[in-house]
Amino acid sequence: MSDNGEQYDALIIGAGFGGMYALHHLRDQMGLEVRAFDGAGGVGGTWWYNRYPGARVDAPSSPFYAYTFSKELVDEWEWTETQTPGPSVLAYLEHVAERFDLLKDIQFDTWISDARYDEATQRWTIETDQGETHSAQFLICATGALFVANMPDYPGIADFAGECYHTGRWPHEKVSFEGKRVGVIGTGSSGIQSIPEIAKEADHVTVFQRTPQFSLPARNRRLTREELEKYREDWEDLRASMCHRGGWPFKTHRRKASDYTPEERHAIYEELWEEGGINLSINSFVGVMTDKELNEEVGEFVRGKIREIVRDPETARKLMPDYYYGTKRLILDNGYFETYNRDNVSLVDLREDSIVEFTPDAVRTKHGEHPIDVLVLATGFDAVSGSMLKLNPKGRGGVRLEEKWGERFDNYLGTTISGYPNLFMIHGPGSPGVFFTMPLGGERTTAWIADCIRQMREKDFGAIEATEDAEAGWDREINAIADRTLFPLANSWYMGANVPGKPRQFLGHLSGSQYFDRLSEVAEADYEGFTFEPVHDGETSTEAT
Ligand code: N01
Repeated sequence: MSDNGEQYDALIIGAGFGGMYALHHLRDQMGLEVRAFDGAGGVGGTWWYNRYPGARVDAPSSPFYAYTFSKELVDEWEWTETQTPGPSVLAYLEHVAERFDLLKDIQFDTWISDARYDEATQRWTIETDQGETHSAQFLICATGALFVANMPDYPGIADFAGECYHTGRWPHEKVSFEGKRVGVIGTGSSGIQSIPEIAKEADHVTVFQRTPQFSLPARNRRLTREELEKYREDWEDLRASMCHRGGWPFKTHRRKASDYTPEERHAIYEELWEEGGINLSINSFVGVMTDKELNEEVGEFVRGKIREIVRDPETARKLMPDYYYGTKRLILDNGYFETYNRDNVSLVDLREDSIVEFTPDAVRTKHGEHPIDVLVLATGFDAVSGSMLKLNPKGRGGVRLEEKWGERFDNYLGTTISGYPNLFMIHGPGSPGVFFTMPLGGERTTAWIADCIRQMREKDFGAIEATEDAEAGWDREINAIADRTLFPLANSWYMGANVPGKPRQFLGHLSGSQYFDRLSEVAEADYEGFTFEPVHDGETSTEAT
């Protein structure tokens, strides 16, 4: 303990999948002095907060949404369903925390109130809301891509007197909907997962929908013992395959749409719809996300399914998505469209009947009044950039990140920011984030950061910093990939379009495997795009690579 509080090699902000692995890797594999912090009361990150009914991993086959670094862990954890329920993911993470003795180095219920870089000492200093100060050479921001809740700002909403919950800040106690009139705003993954569950219990559910969504049947089921055993046996190959195939181990068909007649293509869509999961996207035809005509054909197929499922034609009409299929986050559901056939569920299309105001016990829209006892805000997040801006670190010259990122979320490799030496992000803007399996993505990003730190120590470098030129090049690179697809055309959170006033910028890297190849290339090219400073001994010279 010095005047500057506790001194570490690295401080980690966040104890979700990313932060927990960073702690394990930096501490146990590199022998660094590390401390992690989280505002939550336990490990789990997004899984600690998102406890709404119906929360599940809405990605293909759950055994792959897990850590891959330990074969023992793979062998001992019993996954039970293809779409793991939220509480089971949390139980897994709690097990990992104990199994790898992480808890002793994580401080919970602690918010970082300030984080600043000191150019003279080449170190980061943080202050916590507990009145403590800590410093370290490296600041690892595992702050979560989907953390800062997006709260709608409707007139009178603060005066609503009933219960109100955001899906991303769900209470730990059970919320009872029995006998209650529930209003749900938002039909992204969280809304689509929770609405069918809430409808089973509530007296009435009114869904307020701003954008109708494409959603595919998850076909969740129990994993068989044989599947689990096979997964363990083939684990080495599967992991290698995940690294090469965008995070999931599945081989995809490389079919050309023009080789099939429209009737044959339709039969293939039917088959893949029955299989469920994201098969319709990844296993139908090459080019679904780049070719407007083909995309429209798949979109129309899904619209046809919605028309078939939803009995009331007027409700079905309101549920028709009108953007390019898959360009907003594709959703996997368990009976979402079927829920609209229940007598106790109604749909308000906000594009035709917008919200005027809230009263203490109702939502008043242009054409009516909807009395409610409980309001569920499934309105999503200030995604990817939001949690870094909440931390709002001060870099060189005391410049706050909110100044640097006022108009664009400039970064290099999705993990570093010019002007913020020795700061690394896991799942930052410009990284694959949700376009790759996040646990594995976090492991691989951390391994790259750790290797960089190791090399800095070997060479007596005190600081690493991305150049502005490298940031501009990275921006061009990730946009060039995105611009080859239809993704930038959607008003999605990928584009920052869900939050009023947020700069419109594609927030991810669409090709996970290519991204990790780029990380390796940069390291092999002597960390091209970075400058290094020697450890300060009173000098301030910089050495560019
Ligand atoms: O948030 P969203 P989410 N008035 O932004 C609407 C991951 N996830 O929490 O589409 C009215 O997708 C908004 O409308 P629009 C996953 O990556 C994972 O559902 O912007 N409506 C939209 O319908 C996912 O993509 C899992 O026009 C408003 C909805 O609210 C990401 O988290 C589970 C509004 C928000 O949808 C975010 O999902 C859940 C307003 N003022 C989520 N503001 C698992 O794997 C917003 N909306 C378990």
